Amino acid sequence: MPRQFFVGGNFKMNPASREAKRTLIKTLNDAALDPSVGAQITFRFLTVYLTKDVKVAAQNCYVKLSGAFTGEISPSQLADAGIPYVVLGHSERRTLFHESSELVAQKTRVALDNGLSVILCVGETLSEREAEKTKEVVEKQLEPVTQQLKEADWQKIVIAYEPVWAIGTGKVASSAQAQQAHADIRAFLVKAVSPAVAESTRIIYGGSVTASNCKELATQKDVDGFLVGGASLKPEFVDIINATK
Ligand code: G2H
Repeated sequence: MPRQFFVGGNFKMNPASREAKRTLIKTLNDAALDPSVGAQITFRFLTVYLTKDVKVAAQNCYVKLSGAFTGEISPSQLADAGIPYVVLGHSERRTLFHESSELVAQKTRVALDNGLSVILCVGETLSEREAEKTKEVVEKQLEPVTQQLKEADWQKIVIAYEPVWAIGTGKVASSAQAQQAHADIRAFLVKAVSPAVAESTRIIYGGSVTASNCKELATQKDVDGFLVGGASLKPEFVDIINATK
């Protein structure tokens, strides 16, 4: 079965005002979105404004289901609130909040166990790429997940390859660089999980995706969609969702 194209809008801690939020969602609600694309945006409170079949994702969750963990949210609370997806392991979480790959793997397991689907982010820094360590770094980030989740329902995991040097910098990976990294991730899944999981798992690209570069990236055979930051806050996000149209 062909992999369904998947486009996520990662709003991060944006937009700041309710008015800007309404305007942003109105753009999506009014747009003709390709119905064959799995589209999602990351901000739970936007559910109240959405009329389109665009799913809402949380940008993080904790490893515990309840307890004295001020400021955290549990996967079961997200599921109860009707949130179907959670983004885990984003480089901003790994860097600013010191999340290890082991913690990200634990979170992934608990999120899946509690009915959520996971958008799992991995990616190398510029110095790691320059040292030709991209494959090694990404495999190390994925290893704890594949070890803990060999038997999981991988239909519920989308891997987002997001090179850190491309995030919010305007320096998008070339389509060849993205294709190579995605193909390497798929080859890793063959060994670490199974050929069937490798074939069916969606691997999406994130890092300075815009309306002008998305079409070429989307032609690459292992690029199954996008995780979009800055451009998801603009009307061009509609063009990115419709990149394969
Ligand atoms: C990477 C990406 C969205 P941007 O964080 O996940 O952000 O598109 O702004 O580079």
